[in-house]
Amino acid sequence: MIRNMFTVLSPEVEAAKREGRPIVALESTIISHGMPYPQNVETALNCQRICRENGAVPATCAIIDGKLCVGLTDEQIDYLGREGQKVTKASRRDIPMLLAMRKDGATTVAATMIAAASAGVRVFATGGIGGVHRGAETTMDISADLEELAETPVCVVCAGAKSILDLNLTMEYLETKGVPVIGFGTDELPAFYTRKSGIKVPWRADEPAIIADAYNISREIGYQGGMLVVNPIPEEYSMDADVINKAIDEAIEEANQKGIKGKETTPFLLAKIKDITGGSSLDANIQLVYNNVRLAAQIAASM
Ligand code: PSU
Ligand code: MN
Repeated sequence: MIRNMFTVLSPEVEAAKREGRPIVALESTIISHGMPYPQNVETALNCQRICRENGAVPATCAIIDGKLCVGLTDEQIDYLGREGQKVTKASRRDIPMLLAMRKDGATTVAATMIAAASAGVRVFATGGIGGVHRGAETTMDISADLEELAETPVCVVCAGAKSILDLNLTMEYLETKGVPVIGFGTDELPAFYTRKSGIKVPWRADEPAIIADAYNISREIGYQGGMLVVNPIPEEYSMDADVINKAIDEAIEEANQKGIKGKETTPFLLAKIKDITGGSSLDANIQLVYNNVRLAAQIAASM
């Protein structure tokens, strides 16, 4: 734990820490940039409820008024959801200036890991992580999320990576960085909207407890980095692979034509895919996040 003057725990998270109860971190870029209002706020509040129902205290993270907040009020969540893309999408590189300038920022996976670790929170649930983008051979667009997984000791539960990314290169990068990637109940990397990608994951776990053990052991033997749990979307909510892949290709084509670059890329693609699929990608996205929150709460309870 790196307690400092800038990390602020909500009273609920503070109490859970004191009493040694399980805590699950949640990110806020997914609220401001990942989903439209009002579904974003609804989903964020439901995530907190599902977390509590599964015996863990939710710690939604964001930068508010120059503080690295671990645990938000419902009003703060509503604010991030209403402001949407007007809030700064904050990754690792953005945190020092946002804190110095007393600004707000919605934290990405990388930044949420930093916030969580600074408060000693070990488990974090989200939808999808950033990764190596298609065409990264020339653009070098590789999300800071991957580097963070190599450096910061948080166990991140996601639904795999979307094929807006190059999934093979994303897995290669994680391998190079030595990040443990664990399929929950699967030998395959899930592709976010669908359960399969055809790409093998190095490890499989069928019980949350073994993941908790592996995490604790990694800390015990001096690992600095985190780990990545990939949890397939429940069968009943998974999308038709052809439909979603066609939508993704179309969205990428449009992003290229419009010259969308850098941190705008992921939010642009997510919104486009939602439009093309008539909203069904958003429904799937919401359900897979809930599924990840449940698993993360179980892992946190086992720690
Ligand atoms: N993937 C999603 N929804 C999201 C994101 C990714 O399905 O909201 C967000 C996460 O916050 C993630 C960030 O950390 O996008 C990655 O952005 P970038 O590729 O710019 O690092
Ligand atoms: Mn990028």
